[in-house]
Amino acid sequence: MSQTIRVLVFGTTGTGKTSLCNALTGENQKVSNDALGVTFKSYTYEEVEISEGKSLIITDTVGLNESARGSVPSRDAVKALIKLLQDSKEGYNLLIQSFRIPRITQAEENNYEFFVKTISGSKIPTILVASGCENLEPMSKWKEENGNTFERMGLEYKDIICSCFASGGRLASVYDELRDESRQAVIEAIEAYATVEPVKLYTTMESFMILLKRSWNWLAGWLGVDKLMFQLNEPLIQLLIRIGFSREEATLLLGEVGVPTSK
Ligand SMILES: Nc1nc2c(ncn2[C@@H]2O[C@H](COP(=O)(O)OP(=O)(O)O)[C@@H](O)[C@H]2O)c(=O)[nH]1
Ligand SMILES: [Mg+2]
Repeated sequence: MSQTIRVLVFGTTGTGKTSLCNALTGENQKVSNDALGVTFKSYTYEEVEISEGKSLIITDTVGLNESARGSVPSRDAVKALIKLLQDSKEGYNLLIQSFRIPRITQAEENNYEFFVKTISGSKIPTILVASGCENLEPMSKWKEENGNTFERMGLEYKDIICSCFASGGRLASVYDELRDESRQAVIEAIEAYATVEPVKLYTTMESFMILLKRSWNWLAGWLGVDKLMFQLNEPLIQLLIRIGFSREEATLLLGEVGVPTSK
């Protein structure tokens, strides 16, 4: 019997999330050469086989980065959040946080808090993929020297994979080799740490609402729009109207919410 492993990739913009997803799937989604990924969107790749009897469905996100803080309209953020949660309805077997060496910033902590703790309720194993290790020999040197910094910050990872997912340019042939090696290492880690069954984030409409409220309230705090947080017992539609959707738009948005298929 074959197993489908569902993985969510998150982390600061520009750390190599899309490059990683492209390398794992063979798809060619656009990588960003600038740091303008302000539209907090998610994208789920086509299912691909990663080894005998195992296939992968990977979801890429834009992630929280400081430059987006003042510039994402609440309407867009809510829409993107609802879409992300809908895309997540079958749950995940593993989370991957993407990070670019060398600097560990507040953004790493924020992304961890939002995706690992708030959205996933700390129920899903997480690994860290550190990109930009092309100048280290071996690439894993970074982990040996810096890996415990995360632990001290309270960020827990099953493993840290030091990698390079760059492509093109004058170093193309070097990158190709390092990318193959990194892809193999990430696939091995996915197989080692993914749960047997996907962990669902919600199972009923009611638990969806609770999750949406919890994650929106966190996000509203991060975006600095505290006045748009859910109030106790406030119906979702009321909040959406407060954020600026018309009643029709709000109804349409909520109508798209599905609950997980039971298994
Ligand atoms: N030097 C180097 N560049 C990388 C690496 N991984 C990705 N990049 C480059 O970093 C830029 C941003 O990558 P992207 O995958 O779009 O990051 P995302 O915003 O997290 O999805 C692109 O120009 C990539 O080619 C890496 O391991 N090393
Ligand atoms: Mg990207």
